[in-house]
Order: sequence, then structure tokens, then C-alpha cells
Amino acid sequence: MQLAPVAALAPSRVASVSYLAPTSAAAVHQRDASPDGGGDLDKYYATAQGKQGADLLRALHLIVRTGHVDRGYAQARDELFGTVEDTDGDNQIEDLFTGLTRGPITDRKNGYDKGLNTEHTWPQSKGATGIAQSDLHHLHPGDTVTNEKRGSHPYGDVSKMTWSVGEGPNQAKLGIDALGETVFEPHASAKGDIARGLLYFYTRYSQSRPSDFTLENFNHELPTLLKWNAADPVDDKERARNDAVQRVQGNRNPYIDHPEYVDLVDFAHMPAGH
Ligand SMILES: [Ca+2]
Ligand SMILES: [Ca+2]
Repeated sequence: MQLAPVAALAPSRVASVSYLAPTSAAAVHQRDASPDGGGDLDKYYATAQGKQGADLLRALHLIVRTGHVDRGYAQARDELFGTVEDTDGDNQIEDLFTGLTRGPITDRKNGYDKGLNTEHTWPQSKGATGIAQSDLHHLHPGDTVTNEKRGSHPYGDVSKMTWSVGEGPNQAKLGIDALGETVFEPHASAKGDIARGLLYFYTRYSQSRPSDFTLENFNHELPTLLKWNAADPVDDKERARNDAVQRVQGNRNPYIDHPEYVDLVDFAHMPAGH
């Protein structure tokens, strides 16, 4: 697969073009310049064309598995803070939970020194282990204290708040949802990003499960994720991030490139335990 990275990564390097074969670098450049994706993305998703439901999910699973390289957890986090979360290159990094930025941050160490660590939106305790532990599509920098509050609770809409951080559009909350479950609710413009990351994670791993993989959180989150996906649509920053993740680990999040796939897969009607 020509989109797969071919060169070994140096930790914390910004020169991401060197991770790609020359033909792929050209293709990524072309995609950046073309909001509709162009022919390269069409090729990437060719085997998904015309499919829906479980057939589409299976096709997407095979697409995102192909060329996916495990760079290891340390290197993944270096890339997260060094390149993936800073696609505009201003060394300012956003806290996932509140959307507030911190900097200057150029690598994982700076980030940790400024009170950020690595949030697994699919918790490690629910199966984000092995290659999934270092899968950048579901990792984000998050405030260390807030990250502890989130723990491994599901994401969701809080009805009765018990803890919060940030003000107005930057507020993040812990509390009880309408079903009585303890959930964590981030600021509004993180909701779609988290939803698409978790839908990717399900697509990537539910058919080739890491050890300890469980749908415990996902089954509770799913109705909210579908709502959040619609309420917070894909923007240019999320598209640039998807390109950056591909440069590191060789695969893409289909729900960023093709938001309509979320409805076509019809997650809400997947067979139980699929
Ligand atoms: Ca930045
Ligand atoms: Ca967003």
C-alpha cells in the first residue's frame, strides 16, 4: 500500500514529509490543497464505495488496518505533542477537555511540564492496549487534573454536574447523565472530534480485538456520539490532523474524510456485540 510510511521515524521530528515515500508525499500535498480530497482519497476508500451497514463497516475495518504501523507508545506521544496536535506549527497545543491552549510546546516533555498528559478517549482499561494504546486517532493532550477526573468514565451529556473546569464555551464537566451514569462532557467543539475518534476505534478494533477490549463504555456512549458527530462537524483543523496522523502511523480516520459513512454504517443498528 503506497500510503504506508516506509522510513523509520526519528522521535520528535517535525520534518514529517520524510516519513513518506515521495509519491505519497506528493499525494498528501495534493490532498491538502484540495478540500474535496481529490483522486487520492477516492483510491484510499475505493473498496468502501457503494457499501452500507455491516458490509461498509467491514470494508472500512480492512482499509484502516492496512498500512497501520505501531510506532510504539513513547514515539506516538512525541509525535502527538510535536506534530499531530500542532499542524499550524505555532507551538501552541490545545487541552482536549476545555479547548484552552498552552505553549510553547514542542515535544511531550514540554507538554507534560505545562500540565498536559495523554488522554485515551477509549480508555486503556477498556482495551486501548498494544497497537491501540499508541493509536493517535484516539489520543489527545489533556489537562492532567481533568484527565484524572475523567478517569475511564464514558463520555456523555451531563444532566447533574458534580465537578467542572473552564468557563462558558470552554467548560468541561463531570456528572450524572439522564440514565444515571457518571459521564464526562468536554467543551462543545471537542465533541465531534471525540465521537469520530471513538467510531474509528470501534471500526479498527472491534473485529480484531486487543486484550481486555470491551464495549462497556462504547455501548453507553454510542447514542451520544452519533449526536455529537452531527452537532460538531468536521473542520479544517481536524482534516489537517488526520493527514498528520497518517504521516506517522499510515492510516486515516474514515469518518473525518467521509462523515456520511457514520450514517451509512448505521451504528445504532449493528447486531449486538458486533
Ligand atoms: Ca498550534
Ligand atoms: Ca470540533
